[in-house]
Amino acid sequence: MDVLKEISQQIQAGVQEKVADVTHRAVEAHIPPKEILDKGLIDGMNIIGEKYKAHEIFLPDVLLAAKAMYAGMEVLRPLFVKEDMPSAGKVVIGTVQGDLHDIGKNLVGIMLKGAGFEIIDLGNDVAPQEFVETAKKENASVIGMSALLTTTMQAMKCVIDHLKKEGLDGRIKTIIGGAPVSEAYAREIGADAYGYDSTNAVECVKKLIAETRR
Ligand code: B1M
Repeated sequence: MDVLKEISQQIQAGVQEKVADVTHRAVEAHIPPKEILDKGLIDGMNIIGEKYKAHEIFLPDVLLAAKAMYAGMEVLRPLFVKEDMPSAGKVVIGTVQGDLHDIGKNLVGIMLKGAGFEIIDLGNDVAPQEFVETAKKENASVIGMSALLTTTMQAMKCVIDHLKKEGLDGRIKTIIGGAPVSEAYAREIGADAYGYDSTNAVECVKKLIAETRR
């Protein structure tokens, strides 16, 4: 069987050790890490999402798949992240308040780190004021927010409103991402950028940092 298809299937089966093994095999076969991520790991999670939506599987199955996804991400992480690079800028990231989905946010963090950015990861369920206070304290140039639920995406606007209230919206740029958000939503709430995936997020953050240095 195609090794990428096998990764996707083992994610769906939620077997952490197997996902790690097959991901190692894909790396040894010199398949580019981004291809392993997109066509293996993310493909598996997307199918899990569809099956959950169709009530073919239940929440514990989704949780097992998420853990298996992390096992594969751990194998790929060193291939994306190079240590001891000079910092290209500081970025505070997190999943917004009320939202526990952190796989996409963590992928964005890995890719940004790999591109040389210093990442302060606040985790998930992050209160609006925590994003702003941390960015101020750490002198960060960008706040990156992730949301996976239609019920939590509004929290992104709270962060942006907070920044505006403190007159920081010009100095600290914002980028949003996650399945329910879009370019149009970013414009609507006044975010500076929308990243549709982790690679695109890196491109957006590079542009935002360049703007803050002008
Ligand atoms: Co939940 N869940 N979940 N879930 N879950 C979704 C999001 C859902 C769409 C499933 C469905 O019904 N089809 C649905 C949301 C419906 C809606 O709001 N419209 C849903 C629901 C309903 C729920 C619960 C409410 C279920 C319940 O309890 N009844 C509950 C909520 C808990 C909470 O947060 N308060 C819940 C719980 C969970 C688990 C804990 C079991 C688990 C999360 C585990 C974890 O993250 N550690 C989970 C999972 C895994 C999913 C699905 C299946 C997969 C999400 C994922 O990780 N995808 C998801 C279905 C789906 O999205 N298809 C679903 C892979 C990941 C790489 O993609 O996160 O989209 P994604 O990130 C992408 C891009 O979006 C982008 O780049 C990433 C890489 O390409 N991106 C950014 C993300 N953040 C970015 C930030 C950026 C830029 C780009 O800049 C800063």
